[in-house]
This record gives sequence, C-alpha cells and structure tokens, in this order.
Amino acid sequence: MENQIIALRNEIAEKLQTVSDLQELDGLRVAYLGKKGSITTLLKGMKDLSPEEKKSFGAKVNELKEETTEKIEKKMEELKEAEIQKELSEMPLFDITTPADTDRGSYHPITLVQRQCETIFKSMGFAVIDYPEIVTDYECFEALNIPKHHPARDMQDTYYLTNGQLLKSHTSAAQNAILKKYGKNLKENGVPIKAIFPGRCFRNEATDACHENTFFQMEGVMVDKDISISNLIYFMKTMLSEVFRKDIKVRLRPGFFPFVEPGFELDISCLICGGEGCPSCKQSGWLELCPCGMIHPNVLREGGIDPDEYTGFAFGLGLTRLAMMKYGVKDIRNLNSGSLKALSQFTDDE
Ligand code: FA5
Repeated sequence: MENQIIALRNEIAEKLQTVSDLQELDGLRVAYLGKKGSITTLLKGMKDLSPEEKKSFGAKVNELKEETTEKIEKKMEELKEAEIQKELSEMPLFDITTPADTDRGSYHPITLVQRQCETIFKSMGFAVIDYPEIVTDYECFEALNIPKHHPARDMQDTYYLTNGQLLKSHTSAAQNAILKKYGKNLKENGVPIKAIFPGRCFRNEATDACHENTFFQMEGVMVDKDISISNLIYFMKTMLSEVFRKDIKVRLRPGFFPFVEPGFELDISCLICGGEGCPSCKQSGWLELCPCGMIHPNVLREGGIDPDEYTGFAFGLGLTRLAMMKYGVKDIRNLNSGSLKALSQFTDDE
C-alpha cells in the first residue's frame, strides 16, 4: 500500500508538469480527488485494514490528498496568470501618453451661415422646414405660375430624372406644399404662415467664380392679412444686419419672377472688392443675393389661399453666395472643392 502512495505521488507530479490549460487541470483534479478519483478510492479501501494500519496509512493518504490539493491550486494560479499574460500580449499596443487627435474637422462655411440664418429667423417666429431635393415639375414650376413652355423656364435649367422628376432648381419648389400645409391654420385660426426652408439646389449651367451647378438657397415666406413690401424690407434688413454685424450697402431693383408681383432683386455691394469690380461679382461691384417680392395671386390661389383676403412675401436667399461674402471666399467653387485646408479655416464666430 505504501508503494501505491509513492507511485500515485510520482504520477501526479509528472502529470502536473505537463498540464497546459485549466480544463485539463480540472480533469486531473477529478481523476485524483473526485468521488471516484484514485486518492478517494485509496481512502475508501482502508475499511479492511487493522486499526493501526488504518492510522498510519490513513495519515499518509490524507497527507497525499492535502499535498495534491495544494499543488493543483498552485498550478491553477499559474495557468490563470499565463492566460492573462497571453491575452495581454495579443492585445494591440497603444501609448496612453500619445496626445489626443486634434484634427477633428469643422463645419462647412455654408452650414455655419445656414445655422446663423436659421437662428435669426427662428427668433422672429419663423419655422424651419426641410424639403426634398427631388421634386416634380408641378412643384418646381407649374405651381409657381410657370406653365410648360413658359420662357422663364430657360433661366433655371436643371437635371431631369427618367421618371420625369427633377433636381430642384430653387427652394421656391417648396412654396406650394408649405402654403397648403400651413394655410389651414391661417384660415381656421388666423395664425400667419412664417417659414424658411433652406436647401440644396441644382442648375445645369456653366460655372464661374459666382455660379455653381450645386448651391444652397434659403427660401422664406410670410402670409397673413395686410402683409406688404414694408414687412419684406424689414425682415431682409434685419437678416443682413444680423449676419454681417456691420453696415453693408444693399440695393433693391425691379426683378422678374413669375411667382412674385412686384418682384425685386436685392443685391449686396461686393465685399471681396469693396464694390470696385472683380471676378467674384462679375466686375459689377454688386452681387445678386436675395431676390424677393410679393407672392403672386396665382401662386396663393394654387396653394389654397384666397389672394383677396391674404397677401404675402417670399424671398430666395443665395446661401452659398452669402457664405462667400461673409467669409471672403473669392471663388464659389472653393466651397464645393472638398479641400479641408480651404474649408477648415472658417469657424463659428457667434
Ligand atoms: C430664384 O431662384 C428664385 N426662386 C428666388 C425667389 C424666391 C424670387 C422667392 C422671388 C421670390 P435666382 O435664380 O435669381 O432666383 O436665384 C436666387 C439666388 O440664388 C441668387 O440671387 C443667387 O444668390 C443664388 N444663385 C442662383 N444661381 C446660383 C448659382 N448657379 N450658383 C450660386 N448661387 C446661385
């Protein structure tokens, strides 16, 4: 029996040396210390021994049991530590002392002026409305008093889809839907329609320093009883003085748009050349910024609003040109260039 203990001790020592993972180790624990394990079986076999033999043999088996338990626990700690070290060695290395990446990007200058204009108009009670870029011929032209084959269509050639829809050439394309949607509240509850709707516009035309084929406008409409040109001029002046925060020269001249009557062109003295004339303003010293006018009775009628009862104004602010003037960008094409070097120099100074 003594020999059995010696043989078992050697066997356990040998196996513990080669065991390589926790699962295998648990298998060993069960094989030696489990209910049917070799050491447990030795203890059970003592029942046939004499009391003296039981005493000396029992002590030795118990010694082996304790020794084996301790060894297994020690081995378990070693294997756990080895597993942690293995996981750590496989983790990607990073240096926590490396300075944070400060190249975080920046808002596009057009986004900055758009947000600024939204804040200004919201503070004056205007709702900000989003509208799709793909619209129908009806929304873009017909509802705006521009029937098919009307010569005014020549001023706004755009990109047509095979299903007959088109990329909107101006934000005025949302006017009809907005008049219809908010007209109900105007007629039933007397709440004036006051909304701005910024958006991307597309034109199939040659580009130059102040023309892009993709640019942003921000439309605005106000409809109520007794709205006049004075209201229009007030809102235009407030918007410009808030955006530029300095005196700028503007001029209002007659302009033709089939959806307004009377219609105006609101020009701003070119801030790139100070009005001297340069490529950014086509050498004229003035930049067309915000055409506007009193909404044509046909357009109100098409939007479900009675022009004998209500009047309103509309404007179409050239947001991309506004960004040019505000940030001194000489060529509009730089704004669509995707050049981070060019674009990241502009910040929100508000
Ligand atoms: C219009 O688009 C009218 N829908 C504006 C309007 C709205 C008039 C409501 C009356 C009432 P126009 O084509 O002029 O008009 O464009 C308006 C503004 O958008 C221009 O003054 C200019 O600032 C800007 N814009 C027009 N075409 C371009 C272009 N190709 N590139 C950059 N900006 C442009």
